[in-house]
Amino acid sequence: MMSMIMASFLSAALLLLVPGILTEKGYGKKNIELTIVNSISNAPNETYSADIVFRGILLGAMRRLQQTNADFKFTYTEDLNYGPFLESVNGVAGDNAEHTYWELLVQIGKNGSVIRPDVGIGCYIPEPNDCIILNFTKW
Ligand code: B12
Repeated sequence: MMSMIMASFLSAALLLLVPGILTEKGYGKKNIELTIVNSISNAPNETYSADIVFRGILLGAMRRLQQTNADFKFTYTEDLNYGPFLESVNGVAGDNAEHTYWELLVQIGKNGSVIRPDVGIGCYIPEPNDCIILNFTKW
């Protein structure tokens, strides 16, 4: 008898919890914006929309965008200590001799301030509505 009461109590608790877990902070895909800026050639900016999963890394969103949109291509190298280093975007590559590189910037929300994350594309976790800016520039 006691175990039957316990079992029905547990299943009732589960029924209450499961929808909560599934909807926790946006289960499923959200959207971020990705803007490509070339501060050296001043070529026109390009903007893409990319899917991001809950707490997913920027690199994941960039890979999915590359798979689904033929206009967006990027390459990266693997750094022993810090992971993926963004090397080129749409055929434009950073160059050590010319001191050029792709800088990662993020505009927080629409019309928000622009920050320069202290991690790269493999560690940065965008929030929905963030606008990721890949800025080709000099160091
Ligand atoms: C110089 C430097 C750069 C230069 C490197 C150019 C060059 N060829 O010298 C430039 C300006 C390109 C750079 C860029 C970035 N950097 Co930097 N950089 C440094 C710094 C000050 C020194 C690195 C160094 O010369 N070490 C000595 C040499 C002998 O060792 P090395 O292993 O060969 O160094 C290489 C790596 O460090 C690599 N590298 C440099 N930065 C980054 C960042 C990432 C994410 C990766 C994968 C590799 C990498 O480039 C170096 C030269 O090849 C360090 C801080 C420090 N004091 O260590 C930060 C540091 C490594 N960078 C950092 C960051 C965050 C970035 C950026 C993501 C910043 C941004 N928001 O755009 C970008 C990378 C964007 C991309 N394209 O992926 C962080 C990494 C932290 C982390 N856990 O991810 C550090 C630790 C500084 C910090 N904020 O704390 N960086």
